[in-house]
Amino acid sequence: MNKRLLAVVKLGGSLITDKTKPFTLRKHVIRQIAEELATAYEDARLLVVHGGGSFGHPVAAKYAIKEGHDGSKRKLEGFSQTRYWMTVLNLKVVEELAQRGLPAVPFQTSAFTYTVNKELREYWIKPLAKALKLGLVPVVYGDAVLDDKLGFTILSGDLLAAQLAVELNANTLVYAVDVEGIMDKDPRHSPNAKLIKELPINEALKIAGNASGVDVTGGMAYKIQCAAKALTAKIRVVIGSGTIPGNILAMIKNKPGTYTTLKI
Ligand code: IP8
Repeated sequence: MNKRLLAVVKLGGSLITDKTKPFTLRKHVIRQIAEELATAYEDARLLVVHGGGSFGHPVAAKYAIKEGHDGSKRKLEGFSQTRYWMTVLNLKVVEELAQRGLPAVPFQTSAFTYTVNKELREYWIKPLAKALKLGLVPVVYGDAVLDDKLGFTILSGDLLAAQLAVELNANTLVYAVDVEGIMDKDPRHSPNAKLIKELPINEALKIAGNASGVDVTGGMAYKIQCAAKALTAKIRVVIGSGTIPGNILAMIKNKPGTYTTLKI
């Protein structure tokens, strides 16, 4: 398959699931996204990463999986359940993509990654790189993973997307979220908040560190920190709406749309 461009597309958990209802997919949203990814696939290679939303997060929080193992059987059950629900979500996402004709394949994150004290230090990239070369669309996700120091922890899809983008020499990293992008004020408190179209990463990091300043909903601050890693590797990074029809395609193809472009 001879497509030059590689886009890593992270679908936020709040975008693809209903955070108010446990284990509930936002089917109409994922269907719309799948249509756009199918169009993008005509001339780009795609790696899809998704978050945990109402499948992964409530279970991971209930058992405090991120903090690691405490030796108890209960914790092991929590790890098992988080892994189970993330697999369920991953299969649902893959199913929707496949139904729109994308050759989507699930890649179980905890089977090819290994963290040390929550930092993603090791991963086996070869199968992913090969799958992309063949024209497959790997679908990976934030997950409960095994950790050298903590026993296990949670690896966020935001970090995974940025690191894989760097490792695979992606051209573009898209964070598709359920807000318009990075706003000049917190939209939860300021109805006149406006989308910032272009933002130097240093300013974005300052904003992210100052929760009272701008939008930090949906883990925006963490996304910005992850984005910085990709930007340093000269990858184009955008954060924008995954719900406005056509916007994910616009973000992938660098066309005008509702999103923030982060700059060095
Ligand atoms: O939603 C975390 O991934 P994220 C996934 O991308 C789990 O932060 C298992 C909570």
